[in-house]
Amino acid sequence: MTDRRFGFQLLSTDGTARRGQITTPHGEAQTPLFMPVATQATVKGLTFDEVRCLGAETVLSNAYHLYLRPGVERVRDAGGLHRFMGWGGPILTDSGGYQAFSMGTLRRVNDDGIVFRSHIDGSEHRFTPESAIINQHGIGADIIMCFDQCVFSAGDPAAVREAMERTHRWAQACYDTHARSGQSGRQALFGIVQGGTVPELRRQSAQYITGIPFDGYAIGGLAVGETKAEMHDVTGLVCEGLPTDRPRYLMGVGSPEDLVNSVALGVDMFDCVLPTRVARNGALFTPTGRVSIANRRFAEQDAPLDDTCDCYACGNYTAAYLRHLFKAGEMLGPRLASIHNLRFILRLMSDMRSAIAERRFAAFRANFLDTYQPTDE
Ligand code: PRF
Ligand code: ZN
Repeated sequence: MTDRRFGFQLLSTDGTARRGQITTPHGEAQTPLFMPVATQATVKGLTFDEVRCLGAETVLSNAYHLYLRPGVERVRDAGGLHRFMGWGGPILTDSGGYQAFSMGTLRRVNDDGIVFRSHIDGSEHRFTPESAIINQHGIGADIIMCFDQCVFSAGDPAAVREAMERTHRWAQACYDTHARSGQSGRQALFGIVQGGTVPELRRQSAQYITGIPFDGYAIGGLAVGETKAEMHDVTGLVCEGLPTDRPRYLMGVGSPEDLVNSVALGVDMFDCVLPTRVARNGALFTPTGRVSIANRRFAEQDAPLDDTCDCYACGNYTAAYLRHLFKAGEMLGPRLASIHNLRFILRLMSDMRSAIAERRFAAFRANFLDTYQPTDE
């Protein structure tokens, strides 16, 4: 680890879209940035050499999973997550709250933190804002996240407000724990804005969270069941309340069209399991939309799935062969599909960066959305 500290440089803008660069102790990454998800210290099915060759510059991992298995001490004693998993570039870890709420069995939430049961063996655990930060110090990612409460049921505004206010108290506790630890030169800490789909709460949350001098600001609580229009409106509204000199991270987003639309609103960073998760089910991105490789029409396609794609799968194999691998249940199928989908997304990000730098992002976006047919989900 060098002593290069965390930084963000805004390189150019085009409308509200931004082109920038983050600097971390493990190198630089260009924004708008997509972070492949390595939940359990692996991008499922791929080596990190492959992930790097796809053009990924930063990966995301989860403190919730690593805390439960193999344990924070084990990762720390192995030399930190970079050494443990063999990825020398920047890493961001999510704090664990969101995963404990969504994967574990929730036992109790109060202002101190949450008590939950492990999704692995049912054992009982407690996370607090303080312990979430200490866990992430042990794991050693370049960027760590505040402990927050995401509300999944958008129905009840009182519950949304309560979770938002708790998230604000926890954000201050996370900041204080991090500031006192002496780790703040080595690891950047991002705050998270919550507030559901209630515009007034989102404005309040952006104001409160940006009142704390975090290294970056995330938008949480979206892509959890609200409509695309609500997600778009809330993202735009929150971006207006964020400082221009810090990176903005939209958590858990998204599909190709969500990425393009959110970059247009001024988001700099994304992570999503979608490209790798759907790849394992044989769903592949193409410039005109997502296709299922199992479809009969690929049985005799002795040409690549996408002849505009520069990935290893499209460069070496036909669509008919990919379909055969899936039909035969061969593990190379999901691997090649993951390579293709990640490359599709990472190339989309690279194309957006060029378009912003050359001030032609609006035309790029219009053309992309015109050609790409979203999948309803
Ligand atoms: N909070 C945290 N992680 C997250 C989310 C959140 O709200 C989301 C919501 N899409 C994904 N990951 N800490
Ligand atoms: Zn490809």
